[in-house]
Amino acid sequence: MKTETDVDAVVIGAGLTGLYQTYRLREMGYTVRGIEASDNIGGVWHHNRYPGARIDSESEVYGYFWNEELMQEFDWSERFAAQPEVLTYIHRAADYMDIRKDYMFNARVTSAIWDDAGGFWTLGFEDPSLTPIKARFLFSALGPLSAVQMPNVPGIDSFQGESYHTAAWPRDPEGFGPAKLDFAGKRVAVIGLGSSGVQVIQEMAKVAGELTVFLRSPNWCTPLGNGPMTSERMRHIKSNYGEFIAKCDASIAGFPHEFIPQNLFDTPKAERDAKLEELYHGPGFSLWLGAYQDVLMDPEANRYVSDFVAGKIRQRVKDPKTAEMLIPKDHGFGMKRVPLETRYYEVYNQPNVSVVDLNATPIQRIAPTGIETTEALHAFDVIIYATGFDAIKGSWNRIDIRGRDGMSLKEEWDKGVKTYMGLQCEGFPNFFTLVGPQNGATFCNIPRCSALVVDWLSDMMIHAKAEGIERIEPQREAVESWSLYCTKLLDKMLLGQTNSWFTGINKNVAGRDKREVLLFVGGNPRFRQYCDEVQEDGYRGYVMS
Ligand code: NA7
Repeated sequence: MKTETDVDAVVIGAGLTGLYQTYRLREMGYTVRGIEASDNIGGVWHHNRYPGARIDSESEVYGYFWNEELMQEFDWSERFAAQPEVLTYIHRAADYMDIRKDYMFNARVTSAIWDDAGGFWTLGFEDPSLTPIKARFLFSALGPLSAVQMPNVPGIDSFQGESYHTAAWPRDPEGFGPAKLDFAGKRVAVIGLGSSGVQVIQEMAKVAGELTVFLRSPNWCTPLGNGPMTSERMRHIKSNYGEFIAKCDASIAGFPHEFIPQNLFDTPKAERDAKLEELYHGPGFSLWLGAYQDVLMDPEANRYVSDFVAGKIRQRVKDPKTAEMLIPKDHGFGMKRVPLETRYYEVYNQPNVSVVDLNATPIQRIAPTGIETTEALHAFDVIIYATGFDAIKGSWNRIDIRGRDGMSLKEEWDKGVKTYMGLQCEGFPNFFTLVGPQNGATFCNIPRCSALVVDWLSDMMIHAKAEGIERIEPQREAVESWSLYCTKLLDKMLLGQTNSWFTGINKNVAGRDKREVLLFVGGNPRFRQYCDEVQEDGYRGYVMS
């Protein structure tokens, strides 16, 4: 017998993806409740307010392409917008969708339990005063980079100075940016050299009395190419949005960069060196996603580009010993997420900046006065943890999600992630993962690619409404074949053979030391084509009843 639910659908998460999914479901006539753990919308842009936080994708391609009106109305002030402006944009989009009224805030979901007889999900909350909610369909837009991860070192709570994680930064109560904290003249430590670490280091170096960088794994960083967005350029973008969208849609990762359809060594040396030079100084991910087609697949071509970038680091960092410390030795260029920078390497030439090599002298503990390595106790006023996230599956693992027969999603994923199209898992009917493991939007320019996924799922929900479908789940064979497809694609890429959050490695989380297939690396066009074919084929691979 069909059980009545409180709402047709719940969407967990009020980031760019969740907001749009909630909007689409509401507009289709479903009763929908958005649920958000935090007190406001914005997802990562609400939380990651550290000084220097900004997008690495060109501002004009970061938004909602479905919203022509907003695209024409919103003027970006920089070519790569800073966090307060991105959050301003999200709030403007929320006004447009009139979406806040559909959300419950300050409601952290701790459990989601499927009732197979009744065909519905029950969501439980951390706050015991909140009544559990029953919903037929559950859309989880939890964010692949939102489960904040602290380092696994003892003594963190004992530190008596100020300490911050980049992804949980204090907020300006009056505005969209960071709290007005004063770092002038202070002794500041930064742990972590991913994209967040690189951005915050650049800013701290300008104000800190002493900045100490605790370096474990350097990354290959290339110039961002930021600058003011001139009114002429903004006008040009607005009149040519169609072209920008087409370019993103044709590219593997949804950015306005395309690989050169030629192998590196097939190009004469002078020509290829000039090209690499041009791409290095080009905007955004020009070098990562716009170089020769074999650079991310062929070890020799990759080594050539790695040597080229290493040469740049040696030119820019004056002290040769420091330069060598900052050149990655365990992976080639582009095998991990490439942080983009603005005068980052020059920071290491400043007298107020020093580096502690954690490979030579690991952290023993955080002490009340600072950071103790095997060599010394370094005293600080401020410690900044730029130690990232329990990436991709971490946000799902932190909720007790139980499908048919009490099956735990975390336990299933501990055995190995398997999904159909990165959208559904076997045994978890009516449960959708947005921008989750093995989904086409996860290794992509997320706002652009996740909106395409939301649109596709929304078509599926229109179909479900028209046909009176109340249960959607993937077939086992479809799950097996999609997961195998993801494995084969990743095997061709050098990044699949590299330890990083792309491949599920997290040195701070027990049991996360084996590589996993968490990404669909076939590219945005191929994912879209697959989605279209599945739809045209009557939702091939899904069981609907
Ligand atoms: P990342 O890219 O995961 O970077 C985290 C950094 O913190 C990385 O350099 C880690 O080194 C370092 N780390 C983590 N734990 C420790 C400990 N215990 N000791 C020393 N160093 C540590 O996170 P981000 O926030 O920078 O960026 C994540 C993504 O968000 C980014 O790619 C964008 O797409 C947005 P490790 O590599 O583990 O040796």
